[in-house]
Amino acid sequence: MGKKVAIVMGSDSDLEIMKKCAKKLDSFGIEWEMRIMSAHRTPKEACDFASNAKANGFGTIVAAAGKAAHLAGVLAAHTTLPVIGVPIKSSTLDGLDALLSTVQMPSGVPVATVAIDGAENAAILSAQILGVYEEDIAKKLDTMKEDMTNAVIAKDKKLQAEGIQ
Ligand code: RP5
Repeated sequence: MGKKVAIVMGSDSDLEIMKKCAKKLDSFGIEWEMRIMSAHRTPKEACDFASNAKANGFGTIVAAAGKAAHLAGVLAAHTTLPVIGVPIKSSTLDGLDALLSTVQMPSGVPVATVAIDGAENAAILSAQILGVYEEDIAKKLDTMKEDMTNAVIAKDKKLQAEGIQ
């Protein structure tokens, strides 16, 4: 059986963004589990989850949080699984606070950080990690890239044919 992806978020207020991650994983046929756990409000639950994630069949952890976003880093401290951080735009600082809190990890504890609200890219990066060993996922990634290329070529052709309106 393939590895699952854990989608962990600091609050239910992050859910609307993180649904996009789950939907993208569905498109690759990757199983996921979603949890609300906070580095600050439920630190014990978060640490226990990360400590047991590998044994529980997860291959990557996607961790989303806003403001002083310590969730991804705390999870990464408790596992050797790849942790992908999604900084959430949930404050007056437009997510820049969460971006810096997530990306600026000390040496030895990496968090692969995607863009602010970059939930879909977190799913794609998870697929790329799992796809190293799972050929069916790798094929779906190839198809996704081809579709993307064709879509841009089609847009360029339309622009060349029609010009600006
Ligand atoms: C973070 O604080 C959460 O990840 C969320 O983005 C932000 C606000 O949380 P709530 O006050 O909406 O629960 O921990």
